[in-house]
Parts: sequence; structure tokens; C-alpha cells
Amino acid sequence: MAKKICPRRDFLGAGAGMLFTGLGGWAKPLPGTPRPWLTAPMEFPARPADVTIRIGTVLVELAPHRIISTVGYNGSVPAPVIRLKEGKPVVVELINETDVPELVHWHGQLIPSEIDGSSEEGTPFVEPHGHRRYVLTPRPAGTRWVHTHVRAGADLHRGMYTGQFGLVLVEPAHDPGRYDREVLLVTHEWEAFFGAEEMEEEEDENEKMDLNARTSQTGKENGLEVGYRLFSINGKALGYGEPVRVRKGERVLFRILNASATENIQLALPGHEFEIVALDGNPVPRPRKVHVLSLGTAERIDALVEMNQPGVWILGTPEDDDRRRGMGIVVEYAKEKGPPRWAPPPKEKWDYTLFGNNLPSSKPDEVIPLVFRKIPGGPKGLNRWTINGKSFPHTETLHVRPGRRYRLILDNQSDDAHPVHLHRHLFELTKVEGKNTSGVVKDTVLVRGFRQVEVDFLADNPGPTLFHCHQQLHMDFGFMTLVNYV
Ligand SMILES: [Cu+2]
Repeated sequence: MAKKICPRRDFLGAGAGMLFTGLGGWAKPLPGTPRPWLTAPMEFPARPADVTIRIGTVLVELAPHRIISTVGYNGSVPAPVIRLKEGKPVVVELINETDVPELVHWHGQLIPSEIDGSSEEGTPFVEPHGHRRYVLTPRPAGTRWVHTHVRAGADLHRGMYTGQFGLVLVEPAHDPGRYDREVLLVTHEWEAFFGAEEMEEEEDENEKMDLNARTSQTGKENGLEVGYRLFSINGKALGYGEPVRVRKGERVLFRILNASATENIQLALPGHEFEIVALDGNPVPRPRKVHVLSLGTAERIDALVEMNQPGVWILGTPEDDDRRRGMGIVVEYAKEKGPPRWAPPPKEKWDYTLFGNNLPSSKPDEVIPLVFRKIPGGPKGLNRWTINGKSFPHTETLHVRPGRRYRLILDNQSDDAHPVHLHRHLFELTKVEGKNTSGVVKDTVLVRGFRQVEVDFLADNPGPTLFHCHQQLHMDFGFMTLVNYV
């Protein structure tokens, strides 16, 4: 599946990434959208904030002499973890120390549109050098996260290309705690550039189909893609951060977040298996062991690992180039020494349905088919994306009624994989690439090229709701629509 992006000389002179900054984002809520939900009292000046997110410049030292200047939260990339209690309201203060409007999205939480953190839903921007305060009631429990939700467009120093992300752990009232140690891992890529895409040698028939489809739909060639020069876990390139220190016999709970702007990744730990216990923070019906983790952009995995292979290991991506550029972290057993070891994991296909029930889920009240297509941008342009033939902001709004169960048919008629995300709701996977399933509850699902996934959600959180591909370049160029309650 791997794509290699090679820089294009004509686009990448000295000022790479600066060329497109004039295309700036859509800063306003949609014209004509009624916003009655904004009338609720929002300001709580009297009480000190329980959670403060300060948006400002952060220097990230990926490795000695490789320092990235970016924007992040509370002086750190990823942000210091935010721990909340399910159902316990907290006063949140957002402070924007930058010169541009910003938004903080609480990904995976069932909260009102006015604080969810998407301007398309009606959340106000935090103005440059401004601040905003509100009350947030965290729910449900699980591995959630915060991140910016501004449009980057072709500016690779905006949106998720920056360091504006961090884990939010919403703790249940009673934590069963079947583990000895918790390890938090957040992946990201740096020094983004636009380039032409080179496919690695084809791995299966699907890839061949992909290649043929690059030009077939419109007769135009694929547009520019984003590549990266440096990779990190927890803000450090492989080998430069503190190792994950473990002891033989421990059960370690890894909570992993793919905080990439655009990359879907895999991770493995040689000699060890991951028992998947939760996807996107939601417990799965059938925990299963796998060798390779797959995380689309924005997805989270909670996995238990029995530490029973003493040594010094690399937990990293099976992609050799990306691992050499930093996508990994050292796992070191107590009293073990020596250089960290890597071994390629067994070939294994990621399959969400492994963790679900074989029984079909309940019948929906309504079915909404959604077809995703690409309009190739040509060798010097950017691709555009359509949902049922239209690009945002011209996509059809999906109208729902409270209390009804909706089935979305996510029909990917393009060669790219899309991590499709629904705000303010969770959905249940009901069919994945032809296989019925139930019980796997997520907020983001990766729909591979020319495949279909079906998901059901209950319309139980009135207010405008964003539905989009989480790949920044896709959402910024059309792959987005709104769900509205009627
Ligand atoms: Cu996409």
C-alpha cells in the first residue's frame, strides 16, 4: 500500500511550502446556517479553568540539530496528556497566542456543536491573541484526543501539519485496570512537502487496479501528494527519545494515536503480539491478538502486550524508509543492553471484523449511500474530492431526525484509502468489505481504495455535525459535508 512521494524540483525551491499560503481557509460558518445553539451561556469568568490549552510556538527537538519550529499546545508536542473523568464537567480555557484564528476539536466526544471545535458546525474561532472559555462534560470514557480543526489548504504549516494535537484520556468512574503499566504513543510526520507520487512495487491485484485508475476516471493524471522528511513518536525521532522501559512479565497497555495530517500507518514490535482491547477508545466485543497495528489518520488503538521477550527492541513502522527517518521508539527491558533490534513482522492483513461479532447488527431506519471520488489535479495541481458528485461547501447536507438509526454506505470509488470521521457521534461498523459485523464502535474508519464499509449511527446528539475524511489534503479539497438535524 505504501506510497513514496518524491519532491518535485519545480515546486520545491528554497521556499518549499511557502508557495501556496495565499489560498487560505474558509474562516466563516456557512452563510444562512441558523445557529440557535450559540445562544446558550458560554462564559464562566468567575471560576478558574480546570483545563487550559495555550496555543503557541513550540520548538520540537526531534533529534540533535533537528529542531522543528511549529505550533503546539502548552509548550509541548504532543501536548501534555489531558486526563478527565467521564461525566464530570470541567471549565476549559483556550488561549491563542498565535497571529491566526484557531480551533480546538475534541475528537471522539459526544459534546455540543458550539464547543466541538469545527467552524462548519458553528464553533467560534479563538481569535488571534484571544481566548475562549466554556464548560465541557467529557463523555464517553476512552482514548480521545484534541487537535486543531482549521483548514490548511496548500499551506503545509497550518492545520494538522503543525504540532497541535494531544491525547485526552477520559477515565471511567471504575477502571478495571488489567495492566501493570500504561504507555502512551503519538505518531506524527514533519517537514511536509508536495511531490509526485511513486508507487512501490505492487503487492496485490488491488494495487494494480489502483495504478490503472490513476488516470482512467477523468483522463487526467493524479495530482500532487504530501510527503515528509522526518517522522516521530512522542515528538522524537527513533533512537533520540527516552526508551519505553518495561520489565519481563509485565502486561503493558499501549494507547496509540495516529496524529498524522495525511498518513495511514502500521506499527509492529518484533517478538511481541498486540491484544487489541479498544478501537478509537471504545472496547471491542472480541479482543484479539495481532502482530501488526494499522492506524488510519486520527485512529486510536488500545492494545495489551505481554512483555515476554527480553531484549532491546524497536517498536516501529514496517516501512524501512520511514523507520529510518524516525517512525519508531525503543522498547527496553530492565537489565538488557545493546543496540535496539528490528525484525520485519509476519505479513498480516488488518481486518476490523476480527474484533467484532459475526452476527449482523440491528436494522437501520434509513440508509444513506455516499460515493467518494477523486478529480485528479494533474501533475502540477491538487486533487479534488467529491461526495455523491459534489465538493464541499456544495455537498448535499445529510438530514437526520432525532432518535433514528442511520446506515451510511461509505463507497470509496477512488484509489486512495480514506479515514472517514463523524463528529459528535460514535458509529458501529456493520459491514466491512462485504463482511457483516457488529459491536465495533468507532468515530473514524479507514475505507481502502475501491472498497466499501457500512456504519450505523444513532442520531442522538442534535446540532450541526461534520462528516469528513480526516486526511487533511482530502478534507480541505472537498471531502466534507454536514449532518443536520431536522
Ligand atoms: Cu481521504
